[in-house]
Amino acid sequence: MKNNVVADDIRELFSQAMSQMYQQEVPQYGTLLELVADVNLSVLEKSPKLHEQLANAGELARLNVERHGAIRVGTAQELATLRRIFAIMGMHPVGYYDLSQAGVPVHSTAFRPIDDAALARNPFRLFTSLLRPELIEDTLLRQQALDILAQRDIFTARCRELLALHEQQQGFSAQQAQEFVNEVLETFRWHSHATVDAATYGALHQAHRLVADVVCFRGCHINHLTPRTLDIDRVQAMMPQYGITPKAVIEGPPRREHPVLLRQTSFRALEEQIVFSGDSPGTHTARFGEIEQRGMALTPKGRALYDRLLFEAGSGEDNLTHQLHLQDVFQSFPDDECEIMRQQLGYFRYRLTPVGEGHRHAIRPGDDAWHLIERGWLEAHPITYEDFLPVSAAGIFQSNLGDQTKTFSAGHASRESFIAALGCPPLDEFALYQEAENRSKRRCGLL
Ligand code: OOG
Ligand code: NI
Repeated sequence: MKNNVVADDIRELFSQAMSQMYQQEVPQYGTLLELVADVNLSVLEKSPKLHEQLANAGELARLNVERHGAIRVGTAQELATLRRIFAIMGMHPVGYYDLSQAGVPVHSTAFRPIDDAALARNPFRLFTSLLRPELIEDTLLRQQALDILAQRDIFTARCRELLALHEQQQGFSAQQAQEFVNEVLETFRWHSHATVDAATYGALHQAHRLVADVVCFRGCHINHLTPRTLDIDRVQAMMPQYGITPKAVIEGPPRREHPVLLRQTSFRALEEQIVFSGDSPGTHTARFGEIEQRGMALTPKGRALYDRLLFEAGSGEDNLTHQLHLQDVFQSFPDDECEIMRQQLGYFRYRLTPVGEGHRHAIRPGDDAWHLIERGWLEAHPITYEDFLPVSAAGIFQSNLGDQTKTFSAGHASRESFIAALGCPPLDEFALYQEAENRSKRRCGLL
């Protein structure tokens, strides 16, 4: 039996299994998938140009399977084990997000595929947050949280065995891969039985709702799975017709001819029946729904401009007014691919046209890409943003926290401790996009 199942296949199996499980757990997620699929289909029908662009960029195939999810873990060991598990699926930690500034006592990374072929196949990503117990002010309660976390094992015994086996064999057979996916799924399953009594839950919830969510259960349940839409304004407007109430405001940049980064909206977390130890009934709100629209990845210069404009625009209460205001403020962000390229605000993937192929011998490293595009030898496709936005993430977290807008005085970023917990530094998103652009330039003879 050969142990040669590739990571991309395991990730594909895993993302399908997660999606199926979440559809069973949260039926509204299934409704959201239908809505997004309908909207995407009609957008593509109405815009043959977009259809062609997506097909050319190799993004049409991945659109229907594309999801991101989010999980929250309690300890360094849990995070480090997840890193090993996700590596088997070709998902690596990218970026560091400090959410403490937004009053949320976690810091995060995103596990995702990083090379072109893996992203084209299935870009499944998991936004993964680690609790920062040092931000629980009450020291007794903090210790209690740590003790509870120390007692749980969020991984099945078989999952651990298979993990060790993979590291030893350097691969899985088809049957082992399937078994591994089934076992990993258990870690992210919802448990309606809390591991603590109602009083302990209450005290942890009082410290922060997210503390209760991370500490009081046997696993780290997936808290949302997000499909990618081609028109988020349309989905937002249609959600009520499908019986779903969206959060008030779409997060991220305004609607544009050439979308950048990420726009997101969500529906509020559900209030779910749970049972505390001692069999007393209660409720817990953690799981919600979200959709996103992805655009072009920005260079550090483009990102700085985005951050400045977003800050300038501030936040709004009513979506329509906020979107109009955003459009106004974002006038100074060019909405034209040539201009974005000229000002080096975004990343592009370059490709020779058939005519360009015919003149390959005449292309020299260092030639001006723009010149070759004008001559019809070269085309440029924007590189899709594969990551997250901390301000948007904070907005999503907060829309689920109701009135609880606590901030932490000790909330400095703690990158070093996150790296120590993870077991390696997360990869730098800008470096990854730059490498992707450079690879394409090299293929064209431009580097
Ligand atoms: C994660 C929230 C962040 C996103 O899309 O920005 C997120 C969480 O609630 O655990 O998923
Ligand atoms: Ni999300």
